Amino acid sequence: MGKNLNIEIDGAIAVLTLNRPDKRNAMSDGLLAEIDAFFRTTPDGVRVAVITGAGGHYCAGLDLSEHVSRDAEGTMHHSRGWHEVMDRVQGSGLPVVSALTGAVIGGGLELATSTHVRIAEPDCIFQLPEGRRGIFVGGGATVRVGRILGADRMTEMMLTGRKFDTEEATRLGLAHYSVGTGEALPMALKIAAQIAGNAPLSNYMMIQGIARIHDMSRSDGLFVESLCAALAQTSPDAVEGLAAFLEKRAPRFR
Ligand code: 1HE
Repeated sequence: MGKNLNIEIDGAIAVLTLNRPDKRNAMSDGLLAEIDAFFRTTPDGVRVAVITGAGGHYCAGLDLSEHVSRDAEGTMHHSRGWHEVMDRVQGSGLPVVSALTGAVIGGGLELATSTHVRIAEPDCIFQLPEGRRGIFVGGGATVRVGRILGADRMTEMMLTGRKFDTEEATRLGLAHYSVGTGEALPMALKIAAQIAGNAPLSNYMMIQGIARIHDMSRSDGLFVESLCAALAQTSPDAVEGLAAFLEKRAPRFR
């Protein structure tokens, strides 16, 4: 267990709890480093990660008390460091499910949109308040939030600093599921278990392939889709998955 991140592993599922409740789980350099360390060397046997926050908030974004002391060069390196960590969260090979409560603000939204499944309780606040703080996003929001909302709506969200509630955020795609109070983590664990039951290579292709293909031209994307299909469909798990379907039983993947 790290100082800022609580990690609990139960079988195939690791639950990572951002653990700075006094600061509404604001992302300090230390917390970012602990998230990075987990996704760099994901423990053997873990197939899916769940990220949540202690104390009723997911993450209140960049720790503003640390930010004040950075100059331009330091801020550039810091932002590039965030990009590296958020890329690792998205692309370590582990599917990641977020259980969202309270603040999903600034860098908190950048973290959430680096994860693959987002489940939100009714009290969530989705906001990019950087304009109000005299700063700009730096943890990947222009790319990840921008692709979910589109440049037009993200610009409006930042200009106005408006807060989206869970219903609106779900409608817009910032969250995928809207659930009742106290239900996000249980549902995240349930969905994580389902995902852990998929063939690992299929999960890997979903995580690695789909976002990349989105960045490609149509013809490159279609070609890479065929490569992913060729690898997945000739794997031992495909033999097992298809046999299980025909024999009307649950598959037993690697
Ligand atoms: C913090 C932070 C933080 C809280 N950095 N200390 N993020 C923001 O601009 C969001 C700023 N925070 C808030 O809007 C509110 O704190 C909340 C809506 C999240 C929660 O409100 P509340 O009333 O429950 O708590 P609070 O009293 O505002 O905050 C409790 C403590 O957490 C308080 O410290 P204390 O010492 O006075 O007890 C706050 O200062 C502290 N705290 N949020 C540092 N973010 C890669 S670039 C990304 C750029 C960004 O993320 S910008 C958006 C930053």
